Amino acid sequence: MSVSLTRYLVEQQRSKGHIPSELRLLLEVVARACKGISHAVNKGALGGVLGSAGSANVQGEVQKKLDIIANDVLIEANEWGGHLAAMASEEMDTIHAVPNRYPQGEYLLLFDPLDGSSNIDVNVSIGTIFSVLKKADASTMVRESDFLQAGTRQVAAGYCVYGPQTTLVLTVGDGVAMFTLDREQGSFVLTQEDVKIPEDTQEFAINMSNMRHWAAPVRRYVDECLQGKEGPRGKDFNMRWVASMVADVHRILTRGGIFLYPWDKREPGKAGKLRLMYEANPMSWLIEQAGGAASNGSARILDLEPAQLHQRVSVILGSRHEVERVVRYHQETAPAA
Ligand code: AHM
Ligand code: MG
Repeated sequence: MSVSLTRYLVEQQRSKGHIPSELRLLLEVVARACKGISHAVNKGALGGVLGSAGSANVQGEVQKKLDIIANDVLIEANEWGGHLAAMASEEMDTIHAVPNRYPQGEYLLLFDPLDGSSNIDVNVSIGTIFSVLKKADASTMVRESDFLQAGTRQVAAGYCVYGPQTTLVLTVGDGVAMFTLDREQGSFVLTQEDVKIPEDTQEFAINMSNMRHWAAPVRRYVDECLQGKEGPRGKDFNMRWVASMVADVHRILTRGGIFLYPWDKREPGKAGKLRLMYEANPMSWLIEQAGGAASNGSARILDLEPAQLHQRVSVILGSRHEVERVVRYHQETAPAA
């Protein structure tokens, strides 16, 4: 018997009581929006969705047409349901409060509407990442500061990867479940429950072209992996880098591995490339829920108190023992660094 996302959420709500009906509605609406985005992605050149939009986002990155389409799909799907107070996105400078003509709910939705934008035009996997928080004070007008909550406060998080299959991956704090889009039925079907990442791995993911810019602990870690059987690790390592965080994290949730997008010397004032609130936090929670670990080198990512909506962070996540090793290398070199 196949279990749809709706049924899964209803059963979770009934048996464990940790998905209030408003949150269930929110997650179903996000999933529906992801179906729409998946459809647009699939059409590619036929839908006229490839190429640049000729604009830049708040972080100065060139926006692709699909970045904007995906952002609009998520906003339009979510603003009228009454479950949200506001949304925030990689593609919007500030928050998008639910317009006055609709009822306001207590949830806050954050997303990277289309992660891995550089892969859109070359037909490589991309995805949507999302994180759900609750507004601390339901009685006040929603403000950007309401979003500035640590990752430990997330009530749901997930991503949808648009690859050979479209797969939605979700946590509400009780393990990780995966749903595959059945295009004939038009619904997400549960295909894996209680996802677990092996604690050890022989596969790492990092953009090696930045090697000369890395800090010493990251260099040491990757150097040792590269030395393989003859080096201190005593085993050979494989390397993968899709350049879509969703696809790299999906591989790690499926077969283990470690992903690093560390701070580097190119822009020393920036904590890293990836954004804390709608990339690192949801992915870190999923990874932890699957038994892995996520750190910025000195602290657990989920414990970081955000100061800005679009704040960046150094990311090291995946198989627990490997992440712990990289953190240890940071501690060992900390005084000199
Ligand atoms: P994006 O949100 O603008 O697509 O940027 C984030 C992406 C991640 O998905 C990926 O891990 C990284 O950027 C790839 O960076 P690089 O181009 O340095 O390989
Ligand atoms: Mg992104």
